[in-house]
Amino acid sequence: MTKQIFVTGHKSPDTDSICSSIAFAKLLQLQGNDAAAIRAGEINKETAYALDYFHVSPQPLVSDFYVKVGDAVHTDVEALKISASLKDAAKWFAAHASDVAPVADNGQFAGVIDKAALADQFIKTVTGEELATVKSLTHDPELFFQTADNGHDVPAEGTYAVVDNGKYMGMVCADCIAHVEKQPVFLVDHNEAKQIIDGIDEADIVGVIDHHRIGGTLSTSGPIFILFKPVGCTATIVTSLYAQAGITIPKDIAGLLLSAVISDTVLFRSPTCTPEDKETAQKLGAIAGVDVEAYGMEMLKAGANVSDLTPDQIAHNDMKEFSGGGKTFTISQVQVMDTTDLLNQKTVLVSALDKMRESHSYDASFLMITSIIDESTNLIFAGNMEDTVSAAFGKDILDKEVYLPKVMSRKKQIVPPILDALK
Ligand SMILES: [Mn+2]
Repeated sequence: MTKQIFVTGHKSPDTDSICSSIAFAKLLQLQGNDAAAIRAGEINKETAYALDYFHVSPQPLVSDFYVKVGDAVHTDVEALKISASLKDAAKWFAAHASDVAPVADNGQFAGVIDKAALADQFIKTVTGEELATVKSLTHDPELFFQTADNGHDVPAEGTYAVVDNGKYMGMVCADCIAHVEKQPVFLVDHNEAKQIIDGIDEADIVGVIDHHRIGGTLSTSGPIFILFKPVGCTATIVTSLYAQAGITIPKDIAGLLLSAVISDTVLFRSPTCTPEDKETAQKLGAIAGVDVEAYGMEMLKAGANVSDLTPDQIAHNDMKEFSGGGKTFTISQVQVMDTTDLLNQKTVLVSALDKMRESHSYDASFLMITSIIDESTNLIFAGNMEDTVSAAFGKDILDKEVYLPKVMSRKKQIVPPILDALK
């Protein structure tokens, strides 16, 4: 493998996805691998606080893994000059297995000439008719590609000119696309297809470290590294991998891993939190040189401030997509110190959820409004899933809302009962 390994968390990344991918990419680097963290979406406020606190820059955003025409273009295929002779053109076709030849004028793409049209000129040399020139035979191609185009749009047959800003770059074919070395991708903090960056089928999953349910859709072409553990946070698992490798955790990385544990366990309040998460956090806090409780509360507060978010942004906050029982639904979550303000805007939030639900044809879109202080959740939703929600939580649904005391975890307390009720 010669390509750099990308380490990524899920779409709508949370602090665990951002920080565990940075920390695990760092571990791979410290072990001599060529690896880099990437991210699948925008950084939320809580994560921004953590990155800023420990002076770490966010990793680059990657929106999809589709092979691009620019990755596969054969740049060694020279274009014919517009001033070239018919003999030059004949030589070009003799040297290349293509029915069209690209023509360039000072490096700028001028069009193509067809092998058949050139052959006609040789018939004319026999009949004595006047010959055309390369310039006069040059015409716009039926199809050509830009370097940024997706490789899977290149037809199975034929070769095509590739252009970048008008400049001729080379030729491409479907076979060229198929031979591009796949991007190795290491997934952390997720494994369900709907949460993975688009185009993963054109990349190569080389490993998964996660603490979620196995979503069932993961399949790989070869054997891969897999580490799943039912702990509160992927960062807890990543921390254990540093210990296993005998590598000291750098101070800033310890700070990020600590932030992830605090975030996922809501400062150890979530029922997903295990003794291992707590021990790990204390150990990380010592390396990072911060007071875990005090830092944790400040970080959670930074993320809990939703006063400047629009209803649309709140409806999309930390959104994850799920499928089960023939239904597809999303669950977003906001964690706040006080739910009053959000519950006062419930009508607006439900219509924002409904807009999102309708535009993606989801069966339902949920929003968990979770109180860090009360350790409870008001679950509101759009879509006709009253019966499912009622069966899931054994409660009556009042006006698209159900109050769930002692519920903070989407993964442990919301997703399983809903999926069970859909069975
Ligand atoms: Mn996580």
